[in-house]
Amino acid sequence: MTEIIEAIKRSAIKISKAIVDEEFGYEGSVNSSGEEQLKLDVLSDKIIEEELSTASSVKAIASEEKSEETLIHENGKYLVAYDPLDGSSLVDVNLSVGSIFGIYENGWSGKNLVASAYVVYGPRVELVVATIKAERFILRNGKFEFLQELQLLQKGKLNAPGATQKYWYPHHKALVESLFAEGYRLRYSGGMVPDLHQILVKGGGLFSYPGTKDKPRGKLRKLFEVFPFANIYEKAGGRAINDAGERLLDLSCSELHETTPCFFGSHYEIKKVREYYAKSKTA
Ligand code: AHM
Ligand code: MG
Repeated sequence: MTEIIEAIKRSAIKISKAIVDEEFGYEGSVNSSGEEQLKLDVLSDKIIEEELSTASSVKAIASEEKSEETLIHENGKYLVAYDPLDGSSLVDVNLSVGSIFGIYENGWSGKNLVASAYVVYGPRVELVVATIKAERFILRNGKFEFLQELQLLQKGKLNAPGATQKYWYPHHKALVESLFAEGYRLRYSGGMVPDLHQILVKGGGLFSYPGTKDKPRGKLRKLFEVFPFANIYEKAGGRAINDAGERLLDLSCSELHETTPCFFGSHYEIKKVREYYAKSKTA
């Protein structure tokens, strides 16, 4: 595991430099979700693949930018799924972006996730790793220094509601409005890494990416985005569920790029999600 975390740290340093120095533009190709790939998406993917390939414990990797998994070391123990540059379309407006990593053993599913990590490329570069605890590191003078253990409060103050409002179901709209009516403040950049990081660092709140009338299974991918963050939120004392109230880490995954509606937060907000979504079934 240590060699994987070290490979992630080296990738993070290289990607943070690439974001600053490299040309910003489209590659002229689409990824497996049909989204146009930026040159930076492709470059970040290549950097991570190269770094993870040096770790003998890595059996196979799967990238959000590629349709199939790649075998690395036949005798390796771990499978690593990653989103090389999440929120990459925000680079042109100079907002924060990130890389997300899920480390699995014995197959691609929530139950098989053993550790996860993400990197935030903002005014500073930060790394959060969740094995037993969720720990935050900051890049200073080329090294990641430990900053703090992340721990969510029982109730937060921030609300980050994703997806196109026009397509929200009425019960989801009612949930979001009820939090604002309680005094929650809107914090949504359109990058799940900085949005979820902000809630974690500020102590709590709700990040939601629901199923909608146009995308009933949501947008965010289980292996590359949802399971890694579910683990980090749980290790920080929070909760992570789907629209049926199931724990995200209990979900299976039948295709590499499968998506799911998802809710991440502290106890209080997740209890509210359960209430509003249960009401929709009885309505
Ligand atoms: P990406 O992997 O193509 O960058 O898409 C994922 C991003 C997340 O970071 C973010 O939460 C979401 O897309 C935002 O989507 P929307 O603009 O529909 O709210
Ligand atoms: Mg992504």
